[in-house]
Amino acid sequence: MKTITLIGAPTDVGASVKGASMGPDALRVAGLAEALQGLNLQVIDRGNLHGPANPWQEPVNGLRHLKEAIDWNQAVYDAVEAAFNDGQFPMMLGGDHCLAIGSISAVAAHCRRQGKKLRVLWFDAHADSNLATISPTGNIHGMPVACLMGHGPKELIDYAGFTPAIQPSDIRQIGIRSVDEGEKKFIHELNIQVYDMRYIDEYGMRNVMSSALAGLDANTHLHVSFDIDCLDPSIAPGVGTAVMGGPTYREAQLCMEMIADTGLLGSLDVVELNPALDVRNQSATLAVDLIESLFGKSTLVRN
Ligand code: 4U7
Ligand code: MN
Ligand code: MN
Ligand code: MN
Repeated sequence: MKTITLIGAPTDVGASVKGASMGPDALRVAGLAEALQGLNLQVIDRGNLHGPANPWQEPVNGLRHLKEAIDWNQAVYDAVEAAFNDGQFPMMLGGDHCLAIGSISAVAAHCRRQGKKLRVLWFDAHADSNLATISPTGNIHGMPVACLMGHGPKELIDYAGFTPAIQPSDIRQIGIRSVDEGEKKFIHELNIQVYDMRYIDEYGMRNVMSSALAGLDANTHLHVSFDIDCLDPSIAPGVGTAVMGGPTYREAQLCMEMIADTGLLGSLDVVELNPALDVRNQSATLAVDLIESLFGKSTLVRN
């Protein structure tokens, strides 16, 4: 098994609630590295990336902190690319979700170099498909999906040297229950596959995950972008933009276990954890528990 490189990205420049910058350390305190080592995985914690401080400005032309988000994402891109070059598995510890622009751009570039197919699983309460022209907030953590599909300011979307970084057919969104009016149209027009909470209620998580994982083969790189606010806030209160009605503990476990079973996971973002809003680090602890399942921890011997 590959060495897992933990890359802390303590950004909150993409959000308007303070505190996500403490996410990487909360995951460390919750025992992330030790949990992975307990599964016989090699772990290197390369500490936290550095990026610009949060200037707490109002949006300019529909975007808040564009310059800062560009710089943070360049640092993320470089770190993820370096991990791949060293043959390691990059695990991004956020930090707000804007960092997925840099990480997934680096994943897309890696796939191109290796001639691999890409599948992104995006676990989130939100669609993260806003554009400067339609966003109700201007917060860039609400825009990474649109940016990755080539919609956004040039400097924020072109880290890999090609745009769009990914195609709509590369991504599956799971757990969605808060979609802005403009996003609804965008998702529909691009034909993005979204398993929203209603769909999960009607078909059950097992069917959702079978469908989200359909069509993978040995040549597929699977990337998981895990926004902690996907989870129901009753079990994960430590997030800046909580929305009620998310997956339960058991549903979330099943997602992780079914992904582990594919054996194809190649990179991971864990984002939007906000320790300032958490209760005794319970959301970080839950995230570590779910990540263990994602890396193959199971109750029984299975085959
Ligand atoms: B997250 C929001 F308006 N859609 O764009 C926006 F509701 O990464 C929220 O998923 C975005 O946590 C949440 O600001 C971004 C809002
Ligand atoms: Mn998100
Ligand atoms: Mn979210
Ligand atoms: Mn959020």
